[in-house]
Amino acid sequence: MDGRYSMSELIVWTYDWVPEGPRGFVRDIRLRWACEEAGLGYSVRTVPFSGRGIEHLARQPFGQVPFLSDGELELFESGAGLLHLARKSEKLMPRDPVGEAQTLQWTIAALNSLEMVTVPWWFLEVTGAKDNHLTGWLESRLGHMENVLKEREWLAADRFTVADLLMADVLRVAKVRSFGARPATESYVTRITDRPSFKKAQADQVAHFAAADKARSRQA
Ligand SMILES: N[C@@H](CCC(=O)N[C@@H](CS)C(=O)NCC(=O)O)C(=O)O
Repeated sequence: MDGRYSMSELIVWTYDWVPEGPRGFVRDIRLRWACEEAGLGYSVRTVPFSGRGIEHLARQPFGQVPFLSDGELELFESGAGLLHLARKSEKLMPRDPVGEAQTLQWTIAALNSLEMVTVPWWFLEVTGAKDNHLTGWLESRLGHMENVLKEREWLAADRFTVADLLMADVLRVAKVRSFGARPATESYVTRITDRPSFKKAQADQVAHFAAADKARSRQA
């Protein structure tokens, strides 16, 4: 762990409850998963899903989750949280300049070249748009990723990094399968999400929201 970034008491913030649909996909999973990969201790705390008040907005200006606390420091945006964690652990990002630059580049690409398309595409799908005009754009991005992933096992530094964590998380929600054969992308997503740290993070998130269901039914 790097001295400059070794503040303690990592807290991953998420909602106190969400409906069934997004369980296993809420973006706090990214921070949980990174902490698990790096062996960083953390706890999980919540903000209300319904009734996002001033306190929440002060910490996440869009009223979203996740955000991360590390002692006095607070960070919103899952990507910023991941890079913060990556500075704490070489397991998430190599320390040599080339490996680090590649990790940063692919982390930003996951957000700004893939997720910038997958999220609006998904939004049109779930809101029942008759014709999803973004499908061609998404197919094009997925096609480029397929070509990249045909050639390599990992995105950066020839080993697992936080860039793979984020890219796999972005791609797993993009329904790669429904866009025809993308075998390299499919096997990449399967390989990365087969990691025990992902399984644990996902199971923990699902259990967190299941416990919230129980608490709500006791109150009802
Ligand atoms: N760019 C943000 C996106 C966060 C985001 O979309 N969070 C979702 C949960 S996964 C959320 O809070 N949705 C509720 C809303 O947008 O009101 C990040 O990566 O942290």
